[in-house]
Amino acid sequence: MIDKNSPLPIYHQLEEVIKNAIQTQRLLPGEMIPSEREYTEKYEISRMTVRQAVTNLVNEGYLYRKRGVGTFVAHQKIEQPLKGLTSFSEDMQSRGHEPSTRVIRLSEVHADRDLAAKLEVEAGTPILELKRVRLADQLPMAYETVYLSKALSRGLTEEMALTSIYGYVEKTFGLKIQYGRQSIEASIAQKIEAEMLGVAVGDPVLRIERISRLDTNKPFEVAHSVYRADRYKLTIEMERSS
Ligand code: 16G
Repeated sequence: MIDKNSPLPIYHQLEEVIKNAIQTQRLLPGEMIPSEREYTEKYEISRMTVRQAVTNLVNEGYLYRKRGVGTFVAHQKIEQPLKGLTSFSEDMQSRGHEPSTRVIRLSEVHADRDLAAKLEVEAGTPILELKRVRLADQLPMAYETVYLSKALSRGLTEEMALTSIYGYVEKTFGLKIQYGRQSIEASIAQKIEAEMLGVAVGDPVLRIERISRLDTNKPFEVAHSVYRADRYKLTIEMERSS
């Protein structure tokens, strides 16, 4: 399977061998791949070559390393279409994953100038700050801090925050969430985020800010979400205008 006379570099050929084993499910997500030594012996190639191939596949997201343990096959990322204003619970359910939530803190804070401008309230207005870890099939996906205008979140308890906030706003108050504006940035996990998401400090994340409005055009939330970049990818459908 590895042709030493081929013009294709050997590390690249080994990458293809490993990718093929993943695609044909001879190596399953979460499974440890054979050791460097096994590959060097099986294909009579150098350790350096094996290391190069594995590093490339780690960088491309096919594999991940656990320090001191080994290298494993990565899980398929959850794909999130950038279309429609949906909640985390809806996003996960529609992709066949079970959403769950760990509430880290629900507290009252005073809106600083930036939040006040975004929520269209006076600076210093009391607002709710809700910090949650969002999980899919028990695996941490995102760490979210949501700021909610108090008028629209009266009576919100930590217990309620274990389920859907969008559901709560819509069902409890009979309000309609209508419009959202979102930005997405590549970033790296800071200390607390890494702890909450179960990754290392400096691992890649997607930093998303969303401002959502009701059908009255009143903003009701500013959400700062940090998604694990190894578990989540965003897709967009595009049409070329004529
Ligand atoms: C999503 C939203 C967040 C919203 C939450 C409500 C992103 C980046 N953010 O996580 O703004 O507060 O859904 O989810 O998608 P819930 O209704 O399940 O609590």
